[in-house]
Amino acid sequence: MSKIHNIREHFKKKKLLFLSVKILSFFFLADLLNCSGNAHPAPVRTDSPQPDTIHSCMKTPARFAPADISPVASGRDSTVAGMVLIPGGEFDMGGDNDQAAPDEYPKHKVRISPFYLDVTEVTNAQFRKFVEATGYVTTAEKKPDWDELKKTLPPGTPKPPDSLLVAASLVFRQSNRPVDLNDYSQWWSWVKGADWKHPEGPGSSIEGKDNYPVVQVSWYDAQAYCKWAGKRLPTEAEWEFAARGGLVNNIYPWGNEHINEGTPKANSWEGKFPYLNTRKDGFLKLAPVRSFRPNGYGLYDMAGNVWEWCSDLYNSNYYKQLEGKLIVNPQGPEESYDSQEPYTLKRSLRGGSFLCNDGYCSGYRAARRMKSSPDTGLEHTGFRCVKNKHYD
Ligand SMILES: [Ca+2]
Repeated sequence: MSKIHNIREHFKKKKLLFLSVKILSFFFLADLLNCSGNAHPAPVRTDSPQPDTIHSCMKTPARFAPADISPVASGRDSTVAGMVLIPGGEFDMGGDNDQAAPDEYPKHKVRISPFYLDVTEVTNAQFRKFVEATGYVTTAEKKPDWDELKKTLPPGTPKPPDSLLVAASLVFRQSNRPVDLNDYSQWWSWVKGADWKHPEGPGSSIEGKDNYPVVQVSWYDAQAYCKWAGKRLPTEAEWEFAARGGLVNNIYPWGNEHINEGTPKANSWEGKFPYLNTRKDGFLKLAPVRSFRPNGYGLYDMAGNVWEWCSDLYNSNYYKQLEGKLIVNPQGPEESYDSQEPYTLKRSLRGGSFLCNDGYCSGYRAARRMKSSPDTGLEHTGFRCVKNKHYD
C-alpha cells in the first residue's frame, strides 16, 4: 500500500482524480488486506536499514516527505521496565498451515540472539510522553508535500486539488451489509483530521484510553518513538520468534486451538467481515492492552488488536532467498519488493488486528506477514519496541 503510488497510478490513467476520499482509500488499502498477488517488475532498491536510521533508505519519496526525526534525541534508558527477555534460539520461520500465503514459504531455519521486547503494544499514554518530551509531529498530522509528491509523477502532472492534499489518515467504517471484499473503499475512508489523538477522525479522542495501543502511526513515527525510548523496532524474525512463545511450529501464539474455539484468546473480527461483528471477544474495535492472556513469553496481543510495524523492508520473495540456510539474526531483505505493488517501497508488519478473521487475512497467525508503505497510518496499526540484551 502506498499513498504516493496510488496517486501516481491515478495520474497515469488520466482519469478524473481525487473525486472523493473513498477513491483514495480504495487504493491505499489494496494490499494491506490482501493475501496474494501477481509477480512482476524489479524490486525497489534501497540501502540496508541501519539502527537509528530513519529515512536514509527512501528511494521512493514519501507522500508526506521523509520524516525528519533528527531533533529526537536517542534515548539512553538503562532500564527494561515493561519489557521481557526473549531467550533466543533456533526456530523454523514461516507458514504453519494451509492458510499461509505464498510469502510465508518456504519455512527456513533462523537463529535469534536474546533480546528484550515490550510486553505490550506501545500505548497512548506512552506515546503522549514521547510527544510531550520532543514536540514530535506524526506523519498523519502533516499536510502532504507536493514538492516531494510530484517527483514520482510524470512530468507536467497537474497538482491535485488542495482538498485532498490535507493532513489525514485512514479510518475503518463498518458496513451495514455484505460488500465486495475486493472493494476496500467499502470499509476504509481517508479522513481529514484523523491522527493518533483522533483515531477515528475529528470528534473522536483518546481520552480515557491511556492503556489502549496508539494507532494512526507511520513507520517513521514508530522509529522516532523507539529512538527516543532508547529502543528499536523488532525485526520480522525477532517478532515471529517472540510470537511463538517457545512453542514449535504453532499456528497461533497460544498454540493450535482455532482462534474462534474456546475462550477468546485475541481481539479479532468475529462474525462476518466487515458488516457483522458478534463481539464474542468483547471488542468491536481496539481493546486495552493486556485484555487477553499472554503467550508463553508473557507477551500480550501478539495476535490481533493492532498490526505492529517491524524494522524490515518487505520483500515477498525474501524467504525464497533463505531456503536451506541457517540465518542468524536476519535483518530483512536489502530490497523492498511487493508483487502486488512492485514500484513502492514497503515495510513489514506483524500480528494482525481487530479487523482480522479467517475469511480475510488471518493476521493473528504467528507466521502471517503484512506490508505497507512507511508513510501510512491506519486505525488498526501500532507497534512495540525491542532492546538488545546487551544494550549498554
Ligand atoms: Ca474483536
